[in-house]
Amino acid sequence: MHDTSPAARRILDRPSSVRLTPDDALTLVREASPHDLCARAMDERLRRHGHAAYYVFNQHINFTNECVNACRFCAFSKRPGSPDAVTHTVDDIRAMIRRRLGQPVREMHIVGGLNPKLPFSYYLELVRAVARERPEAAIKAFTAVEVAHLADVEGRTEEDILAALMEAGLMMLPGGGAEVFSPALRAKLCPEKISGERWLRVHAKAHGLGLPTNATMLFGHIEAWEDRIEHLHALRALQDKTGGFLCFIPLPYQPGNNPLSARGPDGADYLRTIAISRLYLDNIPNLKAYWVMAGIKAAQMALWAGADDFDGTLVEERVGHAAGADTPKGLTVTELRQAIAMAGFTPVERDARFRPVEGG
Ligand code: V47
Ligand code: SF4
Repeated sequence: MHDTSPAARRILDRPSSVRLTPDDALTLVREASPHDLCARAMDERLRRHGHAAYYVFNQHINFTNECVNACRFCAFSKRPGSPDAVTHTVDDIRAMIRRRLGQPVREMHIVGGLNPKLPFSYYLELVRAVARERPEAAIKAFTAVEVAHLADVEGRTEEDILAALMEAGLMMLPGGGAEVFSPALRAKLCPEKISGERWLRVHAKAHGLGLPTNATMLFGHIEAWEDRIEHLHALRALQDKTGGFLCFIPLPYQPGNNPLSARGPDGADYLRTIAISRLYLDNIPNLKAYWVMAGIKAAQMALWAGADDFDGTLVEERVGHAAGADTPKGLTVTELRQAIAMAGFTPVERDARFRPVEGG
């Protein structure tokens, strides 16, 4: 237990209209007590969202785990041709959706590995099929990494790929693939993956086309606080220009079943990261406590450290669970609402674009 240093106190006492610099953020994460940092982030959260904590009725679909990249932290992907590689046809996916047709799903979260055997026509057909099966749900699909892959394979611009997907029914990009933007870390963690710069460029292009997106940061592996703050800084700078990010999601690294020998963040580190994200990203409205990777208990506490969103029901999530997340593969709405209410917040159902749902 340490007390907040005078330097950190001065930063905490400033009005929230004064932006944090990267140095301010480093002082806070190193020199503010956990209580003072979380309390300041909680004030910020209350100012924006009151005691509401949002959740969405969603379904995850991972259409292929075959991936030409081999990110060191990823336990989900399989090498092309591996006996464990699974790629679903559009008909398989229709069947997965029909199994849940009785449920009021509002968001379809669809992502996959980079599978060179899948032509662009498959992606368009997939989006059109999901839009037909689930007209009431928003389709949030394909990370910037997948969009860049499709652009490269097709020899088309990223805007072209995004525009064609939007015409088929795409309504949002998820925030995956951002990892940490530092080139030196990417060389160690995910050398085949697009650069952080390109990830940001794809999101900027999406925003330019009127497609909102989320952003993530994978943390608690081999990065330092400086890398985390630089990552937040790059997101804040892009958001100043475009305003297209709806939500930021810090993803605590899961250490299971992958070749990267790192431990993953503990609960105190998770809360500190949530709190500094709320304070630094003054222009991104929502902050997600992703219970799948954080664990339900830590996600509940994150609502007291600046987070306002609890993600969703997520049937059959695979990326976090492949890496050893010991959370359930899905929660019922009753369980989600209960977790939020027991933490002292008001559960509010939202749609994919973070608009409260009538009666939710
Ligand atoms: O990009 C891979 C991460 C991400 C591990 O936009 C890992 O609403 C932890 O982006 N430990 C995919 N994380 C998940 C994602 C996401 C999740 C929920 C909501 C949204 C949204 C986006 O999962 C990947 C990668 O950064 N990941 N392996 C691991 N071992
Ligand atoms: Fe492929 Fe994504 Fe896994 Fe990297 S994180 S290996 S790009 S599925």
